[in-house]
Amino acid sequence: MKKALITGITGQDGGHLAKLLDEKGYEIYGIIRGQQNPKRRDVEEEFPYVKLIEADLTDMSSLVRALQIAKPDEVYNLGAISHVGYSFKDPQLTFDVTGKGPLNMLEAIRLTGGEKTVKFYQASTSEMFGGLDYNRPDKGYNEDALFHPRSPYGVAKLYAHWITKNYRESYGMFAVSGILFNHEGERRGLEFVTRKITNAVARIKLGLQDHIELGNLDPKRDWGYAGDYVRGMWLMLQQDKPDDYVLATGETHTIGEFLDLAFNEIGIDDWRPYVKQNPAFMRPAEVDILLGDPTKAEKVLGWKREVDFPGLVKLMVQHDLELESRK
Ligand code: NAP
Ligand code: F7E
Repeated sequence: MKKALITGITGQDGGHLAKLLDEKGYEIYGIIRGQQNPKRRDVEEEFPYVKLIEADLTDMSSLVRALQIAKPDEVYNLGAISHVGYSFKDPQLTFDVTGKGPLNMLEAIRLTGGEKTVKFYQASTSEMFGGLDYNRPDKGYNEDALFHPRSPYGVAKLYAHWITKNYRESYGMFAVSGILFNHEGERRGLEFVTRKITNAVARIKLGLQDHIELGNLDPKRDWGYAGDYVRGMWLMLQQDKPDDYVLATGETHTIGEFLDLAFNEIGIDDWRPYVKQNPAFMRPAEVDILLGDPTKAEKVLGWKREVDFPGLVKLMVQHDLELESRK
């Protein structure tokens, strides 16, 4: 039985990955932070098979302890301050967790003698590209594209990306980065634009609220389904050789298009009367467009996304209608 240690077990991807690894017969350990983490009970209820270990990415000694307890074959580092807007408000904490956290984990793996035995996955991101230097407009960013991060989050992730590569090259570690474009779904946090929209749409339908306040509606994103993307993470760690891969859909859509589909789902053709713009949700620097090219992952890993854009919006709205009508 293989053993996996997941950081970010309380997050969106942590939940999808726990389910996948359980189906594959793994023994699963999850790192949970804080004295009274409010999400602990949810994880214990939904994933009773996950063994929780208290630790924090900013505290290397706690990671050493977690590795000594779990003795994992695979470490999935999904923990991060992951909200781009928030990273402008707390840039230093973002660096400590999102940038230096992965270094702490890599060092902890080395210190516990795992550099030749433990496989390490780093959750890299399309935010490292930043939407500028966009020189492949038809095909999108691939693994060789230029990086130009536009937020403290993107910059921190870029450090983590390069330190992961550096540990692979310096110590021969099986350390890989998945450069994942936006992936969403029923587990997405309510602070991200897709879930904020689908949850508001459900509540508007049920008469629980009458409008939604959003920031910049012009950006375009390559939105996929998180359940498809965690399969890609796992595949990256099953290869003979460590390498980095882009996971994306190869399509990009505006927030307006997301709103069209989400409101159509509840029978509303024109969302404009229900959406107000609020500058509080705008960012000091924006990533205008993201489009990914997953050709390498498709060829080498045999990865393919299964949920398309309309299917993603539909599943999120339907989930939120059910959730909100139960409250
Ligand atoms: P998420 O839902 O925001 O989850 C973030 C997780 O990080 C939470 O479990 C959180 O725990 C944990 N965390 C925060 N600070 C921590 C600390 N100091 N020590 C240990 N854990 C800490 O993120 P996600 O959407 O699942 O994304 C997973 C990873 O992929 C993240 O690294 C994200 O940056 C990256 N990524 C995401 C996407 C996407 O579209 N979803 C795309 C590319 C890359 P608490 O519950 O205790 O706060
Ligand atoms: O914003 C705009 C916002 O916060 C998407 C993270 O998982 O994916 C995610 O980062 C777009 C941006 O995701 C609101 O300005 C408008 O242009 O849903 P988001 P993100 O910034 O793309 C990447 C790949 C990650 O790695 C990150 O961890 O939507 N937008 N109005 C808004 N965004 C939010 N959150 N809220 C609004 O009201």
